[in-house]
Amino acid sequence: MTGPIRTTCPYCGVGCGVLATPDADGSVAIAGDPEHPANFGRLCSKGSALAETLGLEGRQLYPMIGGERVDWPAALDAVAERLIATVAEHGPDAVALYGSGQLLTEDYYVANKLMKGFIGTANIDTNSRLCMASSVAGHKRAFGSDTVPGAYEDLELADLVVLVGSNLAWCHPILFQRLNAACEANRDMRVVVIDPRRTNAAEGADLHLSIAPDGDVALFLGLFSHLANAGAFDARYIGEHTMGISEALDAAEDWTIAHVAQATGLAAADVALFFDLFTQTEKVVTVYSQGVNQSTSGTDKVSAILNCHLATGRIGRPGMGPFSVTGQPNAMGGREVGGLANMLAAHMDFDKADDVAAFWRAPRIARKPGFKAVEMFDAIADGRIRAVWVMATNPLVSLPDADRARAALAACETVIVSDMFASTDTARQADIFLPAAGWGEKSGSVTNSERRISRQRAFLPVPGEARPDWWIICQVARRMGFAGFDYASPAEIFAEHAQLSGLQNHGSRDFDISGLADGDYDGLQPVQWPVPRRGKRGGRFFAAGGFYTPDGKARIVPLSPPPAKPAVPGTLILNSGRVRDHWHTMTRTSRAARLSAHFAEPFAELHPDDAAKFSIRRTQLVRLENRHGSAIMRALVSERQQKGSVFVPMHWTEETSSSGRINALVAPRTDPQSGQPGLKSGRVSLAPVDVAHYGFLVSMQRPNFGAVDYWALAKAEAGWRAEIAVFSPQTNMMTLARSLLGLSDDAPVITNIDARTGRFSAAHFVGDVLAGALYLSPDPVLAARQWVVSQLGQRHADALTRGMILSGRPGAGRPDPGPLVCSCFGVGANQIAEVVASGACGSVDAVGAVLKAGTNCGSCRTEIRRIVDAHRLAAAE
Ligand SMILES: Nc1nc2c(c(=O)[nH]1)N[C@H]1C(S)=C(S)[C@@H](COP(=O)(O)OP(=O)(O)OC[C@H]3O[C@@H](n4cnc5c(=O)[nH]c(N)nc54)[C@H](O)[C@@H]3O)O[C@H]1N2
Ligand SMILES: Nc1nc2c(c(=O)[nH]1)N[C@H]1C(S)=C(S)[C@@H](COP(=O)(O)OP(=O)(O)OC[C@H]3O[C@@H](n4cnc5c(=O)[nH]c(N)nc54)[C@H](O)[C@@H]3O)O[C@H]1N2
Ligand code: SF4
Ligand SMILES: [Mo]
Repeated sequence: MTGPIRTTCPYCGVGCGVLATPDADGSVAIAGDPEHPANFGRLCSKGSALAETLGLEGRQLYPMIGGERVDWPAALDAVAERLIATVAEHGPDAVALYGSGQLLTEDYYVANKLMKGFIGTANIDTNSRLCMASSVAGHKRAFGSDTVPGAYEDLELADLVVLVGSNLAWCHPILFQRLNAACEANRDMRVVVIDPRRTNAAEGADLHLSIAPDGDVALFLGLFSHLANAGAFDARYIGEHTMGISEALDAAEDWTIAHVAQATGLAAADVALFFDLFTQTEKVVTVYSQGVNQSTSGTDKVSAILNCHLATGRIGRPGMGPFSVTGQPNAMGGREVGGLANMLAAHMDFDKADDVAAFWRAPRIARKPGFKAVEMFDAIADGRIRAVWVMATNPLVSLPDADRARAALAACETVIVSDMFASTDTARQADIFLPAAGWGEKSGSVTNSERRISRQRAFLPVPGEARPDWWIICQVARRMGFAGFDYASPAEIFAEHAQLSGLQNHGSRDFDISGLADGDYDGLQPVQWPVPRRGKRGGRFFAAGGFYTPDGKARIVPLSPPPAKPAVPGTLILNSGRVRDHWHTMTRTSRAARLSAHFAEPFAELHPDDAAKFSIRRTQLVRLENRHGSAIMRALVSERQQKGSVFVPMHWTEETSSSGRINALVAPRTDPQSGQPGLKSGRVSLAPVDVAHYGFLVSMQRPNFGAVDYWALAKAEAGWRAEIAVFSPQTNMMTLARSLLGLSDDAPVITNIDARTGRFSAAHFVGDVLAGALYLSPDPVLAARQWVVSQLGQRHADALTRGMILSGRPGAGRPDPGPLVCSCFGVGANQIAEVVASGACGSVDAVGAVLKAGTNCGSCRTEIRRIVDAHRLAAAE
């Protein structure tokens, strides 16, 4: 027995250290790495459930051409031949690679080298364009480089943390826990959340500003002006280390508190409170994420935040600075290798093309930027790009105007897809499918939000014929006749990358890890860059200036807010984002039953007033529509949602739902500087859906949805669970039940029909074991879902318990856990509400002591707090 393998979580940009211990029986024990400086042993709900997502079910384990099995030599030859032929006929710019911040640095490095150095096009862009591009553009505009100045520790050392467009509680949970712990220790610390929605991050904050969509530039312009008037500017820092202050001040002049309040929809008193807090607190960290980046004014939002930190000199010192938190595990690594179409390599721009070409011995280096993601799919659609290689991303779900992206791939001559699964919405469009090795099977490195490089290490055998991406890319490059891709291991690639970062650098570029070029790669400990061969390593940037502009000074940028959004009667703003327990297009998290239970269905969250306006009742199905597409999902009516806008998660696909792919409705409008799409401010109309039968089912077999109009499928411990709906009243419920549950006409089924309410239920047992159950109702089904799900695969010998199954509720005296809150210990909302109502528990910790809920990963603590607070409020009324 060897000890645990130290690796890094493959999900968010916090980059937590993981200890993986494979067992002889094929299972793996996962724990947080107590020595990793990102998480010190903690893992969130997704990290803790990693072992449950590693099974081989559904994995594609051999290459395919046209859906037929081929061997690797055939697949690699086909890729190489098609790329060579496309270049020969249409030139290098007819080829594109669309990559991902989930590639490891070594994969990414060789992909970039192949495209920009050897095929000779900069048409390599990535899903980071949808994620970090505005931060990159904002950083470069201000600092002359794409530098995140601070470190996680700053969130703990600050006296004020401002979260802008960041649901840190759900999207960077371990960083959020570190922040919460710091708040407990420092009672003077304040947290302000700026988000249209009252998110879980906003729940316990000192101040929540429910800002109008895209009101951020106005808000931070107002703050800038206020800081100037209040004498909070640092004249020395401004004078020695910045340019542009007076133009920026002129542009901000009119942004009084009243003006800001009017432009942002906020109360003037709240704006003033925020401005005063910021003015009076020296140690401020402003954390921002997709509410900032994913906007047509994203780069200006970033600049507006950076301006405030630069002008006050609150940057690069302990507890101070702007902090763009990265989404994907290697979003930062992708930027380091140059994985975006408008950079070259190792934080060098195209003006360094000759140097990089010489270093790579590259025959035809790209000299100008290529297509950015949205433009790239336009170019595929109109035939300028003839061959595209999609790697570790699922653009037919995640790109805006997703139906158009699908049409583009369908019409493209050559579509190559590298993924672990051939069933994704994107992989189903592949002419050539290449099976990639996944997390735990491949080795390399990633860089987290605080510039910390950590190793991902393999702890499982590579299954079937799957191969790591770097190997696949290098094999193709060699078959195309290119020299310089003979790496024997990721270690060799990393060494070259590290060397390149030091190329004629001498402190002229922020990104320098040349000190790692001949280090011990296998034993590499988490390390924060820069790591030059000589000179200062790690730490913060810019406390004493030293910007990467030609004159070494930062640019403070004059800004004006985007024009106010005109009201469009009959529509709501379409906001979108994430839920706690799912990762993006769910190819991995949907495999874990406990991650699927928190939200088992796509939903549209809207304010009660808007629900009334559109005649939408609680939990009924609602259709969202605009000129790009339409979707159907569950209405989630909630006060936490801002009036005038609807929030939809980005996670559901055609694999997991009939019509939950929200990006079919997201317009492809982009920020003019960064090319990042405004994914959070579409426009949709809403209407209730006329449903004849709502249904909920559990089944040990995968259900068959041929006969239903709406479905959403999720994993259950013993099989599957699904929400369904049928629109036609002329439906035979018994036939529907047999078809959904996959039962022959003579398979035994017990049923219950209530003629008065129109409710129907059916259950099927194999021996005594519950193998399937279906509940139909003219109204949304009221079954106790978590309880029904927990009964699937259990024995029910007697009529009494079978009757309970048909009723969809545990009998009197038996508890119904209610909707899942704590996924680690399977604790539901009803259980928590009960111990709170009984008076046994008056705090989150007390609930934990009684039910264990919230005591493992802690991701559900804000939800528990909400139940505790709701009870307090109710008791006070
Ligand atoms: N559970 C989970 N965690 C994840 C991921 C996941 O899929 N699931 N993905 C990872 C990735 S790649 C990313 S990029 C990050 C994203 O992390 P976050 O950016 O925190 O997540 P989002 O939910 O996309 O959006 C954040 C918030 O922006 C708000 N917002 C919308 N419009 C505006 C606006 O105009 N102004 C302001 N101020 N706010 C606005 C939304 O209401 C939303 O609450 O999460 C990472 N972590
Ligand atoms: N409406 C809306 N749209 C959004 C967003 C939003 O907030 N709202 N957020 C945007 C953002 S920030 C992001 S980051 C994107 C994310 O969107 P995507 O990148 O499309 O989502 P993922 O599901 O993470 O896709 C990763 C794919 O890579 C596969 N994979 C995993 N590991 C490997 C590997 O090692 N090698 C290979 N070859 N494949 C692998 C997975 O199975 C999966 O199919 O979505 C963007 N789209
Ligand atoms: S916070 Fe959660 S998802 Fe993010 S790296 Fe840590 S364990 Fe993974
Ligand atoms: Mo992202």
